[in-house]
Amino acid sequence: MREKILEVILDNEKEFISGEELSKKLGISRTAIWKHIRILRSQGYNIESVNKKGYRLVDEPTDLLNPQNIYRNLKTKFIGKNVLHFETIDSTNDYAKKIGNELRDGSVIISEEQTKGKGRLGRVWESKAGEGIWMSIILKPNIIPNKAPFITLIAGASIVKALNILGVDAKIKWPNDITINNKKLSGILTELSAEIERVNYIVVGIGMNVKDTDFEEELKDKATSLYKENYNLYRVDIVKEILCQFEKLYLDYIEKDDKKEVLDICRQYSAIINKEIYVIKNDQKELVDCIGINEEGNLIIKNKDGNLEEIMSGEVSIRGVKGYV
Ligand code: BT5
Repeated sequence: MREKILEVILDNEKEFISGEELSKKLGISRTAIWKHIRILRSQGYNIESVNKKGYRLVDEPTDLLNPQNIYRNLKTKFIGKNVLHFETIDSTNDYAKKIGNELRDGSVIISEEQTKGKGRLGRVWESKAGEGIWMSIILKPNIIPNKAPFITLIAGASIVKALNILGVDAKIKWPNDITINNKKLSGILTELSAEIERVNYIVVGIGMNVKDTDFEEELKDKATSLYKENYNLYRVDIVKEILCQFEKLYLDYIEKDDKKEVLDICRQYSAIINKEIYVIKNDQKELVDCIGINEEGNLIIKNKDGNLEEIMSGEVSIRGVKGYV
């Protein structure tokens, strides 16, 4: 019911809507409406109430990542049409994996805070309350498991594209980082539930620092947030733009096996192509030239003997010569 009240108020933009009208529209008493309005206010919605006029929203909707805010004007067919929002959770990816079977294709799990946010290979992902976007998208494509790793690149391409559309000068550090000014803004963790021949579901986890000002000691030199880079954006606008870009690129891949736009974006916004980089695998660090990304989405590098090599995303890490990139 609260969601319905909010929807009507949001749709009414800056105009007043009377308690009576709301009560008729929704079939509940004016006192009940007042109770819901009080709760909505406590959730951060700045709703004004004026005697004889009714209710209206004073500011733009606040930056909560709740379903109503995400559904509003979301231009997708199925991605993000079912959103589960938490105040706190251990890890949105872990939760998505637990209940993936029960949720429909394109469902999104999003939380204000994660207490056990994960990176790849069991690394920790710092996810403070209200400071970023910590979300997982559940996908149920009819593909064989070895087609799944490309979905990390689709996610990367959609994040970097969405941020650039919103005016952010973001780059992609193949295969799973988004950077600004050579620091890590966002990371992707793709996990799979599959049989040998068939994918049950895929969980695409996306973490992005939006409002953080203080990172833990270990991250200070390599991590950044939109706020630290002087971008003041609503998290909810970023989420919607990412979901929209993601759906388009994902459907191209799943329905038409078309990778072109993803590859174009990964190349155009690359943070590492034509640079010297370190490729790190099992504690082995090799300095190479980064040449490009091939049609499979693999990285092409030239080692110091002049030989070209193809690197699959798997478990490698890439570092810049001077620092993180
Ligand atoms: C990643 O791993 O970059 C994947 C991060 C995915 C996080 C999302 S949040 C929603 C969903 N639920 C989860 O539990 N996870 C996903 P990797 O490439 O392994 O990078 C991890 C490394 O990044 C860590 O070892 C740190 O050095 C660094 N790091 C940790 N927290 C960070 C942060 N908030 N911002 C930037 N760097 C961070």
